Amino acid sequence: MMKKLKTQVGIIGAGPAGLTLAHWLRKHGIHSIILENRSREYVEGRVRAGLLEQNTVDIIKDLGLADRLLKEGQEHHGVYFSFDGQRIRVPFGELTGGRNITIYGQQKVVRDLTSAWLESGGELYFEAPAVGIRDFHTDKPIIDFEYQGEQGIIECDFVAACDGFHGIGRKTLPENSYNTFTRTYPFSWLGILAHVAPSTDELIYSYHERGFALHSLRSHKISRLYIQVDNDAHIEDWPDDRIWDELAIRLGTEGWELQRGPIFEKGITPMRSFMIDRLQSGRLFLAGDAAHIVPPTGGKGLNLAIADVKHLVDGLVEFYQKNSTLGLDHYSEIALKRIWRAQDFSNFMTRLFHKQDEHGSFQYRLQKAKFDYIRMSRAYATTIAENYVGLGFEAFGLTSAI
Ligand code: RFL
Ligand code: PHB
Repeated sequence: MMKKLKTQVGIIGAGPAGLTLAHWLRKHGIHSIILENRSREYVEGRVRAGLLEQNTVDIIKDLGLADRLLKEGQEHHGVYFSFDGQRIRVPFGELTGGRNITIYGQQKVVRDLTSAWLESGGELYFEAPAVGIRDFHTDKPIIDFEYQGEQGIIECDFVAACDGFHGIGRKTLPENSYNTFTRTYPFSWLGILAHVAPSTDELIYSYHERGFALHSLRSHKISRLYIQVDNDAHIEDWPDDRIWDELAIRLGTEGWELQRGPIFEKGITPMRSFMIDRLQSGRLFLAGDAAHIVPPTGGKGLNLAIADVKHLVDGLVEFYQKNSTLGLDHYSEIALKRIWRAQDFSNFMTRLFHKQDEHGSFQYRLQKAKFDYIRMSRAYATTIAENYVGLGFEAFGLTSAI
């Protein structure tokens, strides 16, 4: 039998964007239903981001969903940058008047938001792929989906495609309604999770002539680390010892030692920048990775997804409370300002720390000149700091919907 559902906002995707949107809309009395292609175990186990900007933490707090985040998340006030074995600290808290980042795994965010949604009676269908979005140029769009071997439809007022880079939202936008911008990089990240106490109190981003390395963390007992590898690298060619050896060399500074431990997660991620310049067609709206990808060097992807959602909520609340489409009509324009800012910063961080050309080349010397400039100029360090912790909504001339 055909499953027929009805809601105000039909949300595709139960990642950070879709879940935050659902909770936030509910706070304003707006009903939504979430469809998720994968199983709950898969989505909650997917290892990805870990760096939450101040804005993101504030939003999760304001939604009343930050109990575990506040207990287990680690607030950082600075970050280490290392170049050719020389390490400096950028005290971003001090440079930005007290704005900070929090380290808390994306899976935990997803787990917290999912259980809060389900426990409070929210509708979320797992293993329920959306297979079509239609009639979004009318005021009654429809999402076609599959669930337990049956076909279903959701009749809604709006469709929010929070369905990630490979979702159907972007593919459904009319071909000529937007422009695409893509940049691929000639390297990837090999990331690990290991059962070992972090060898650092704050993140270390490092340029080394053998390539980039990043020491991040998840808890007092779990470390998260990455190294730059070639795009054709295979995980089988990277046994644990080889990874640790490479990390120790690339992150090394005098008098500092990298602690090793059992690796329990390993994966390779290609690096890309991807943008479209219109996130809406009729009543279909895109948010998060569905609309843009940034290379992970700036730690921006998840935070951008949540920022998009803020603007979408603002527009939807205005529609339901004031019967005005003004905010929704300007959604793309408003969201794109921050997205381009983050694209620029992520590209900057990627080019600053990765080996792109011969060690000693012109490109290398530009990288080194930038690193030296961070050390000598508080002004330069401050622009990096304010981008790293994330600019407040007021910087873009906006106030919060909460
Ligand atoms: P997601 O998380 O991809 O969620 C989309 C969801 O949609 C589902 N879906 C569908 N559901 C129903 N029907 C369909 N047809 C569907 N098609 C897809 C998918 O199964 C999925 O559950 O997108 P969202 O919500 O936009 O969130 C974006 C973030 O996940 C992403 O930007 C970050 O993980 C990026 N990222 C980082 N971001 C940060 O802010 N800080 C970081 O430190 C950071 N580090 C990273 C990262 C991403 C990485 N990888 C692996 C790409 C580090 C790495 C290594
Ligand atoms: C992470 O902890 O996974 C992480 C942190 C900072 C980044 C990217 C990833 O820039």
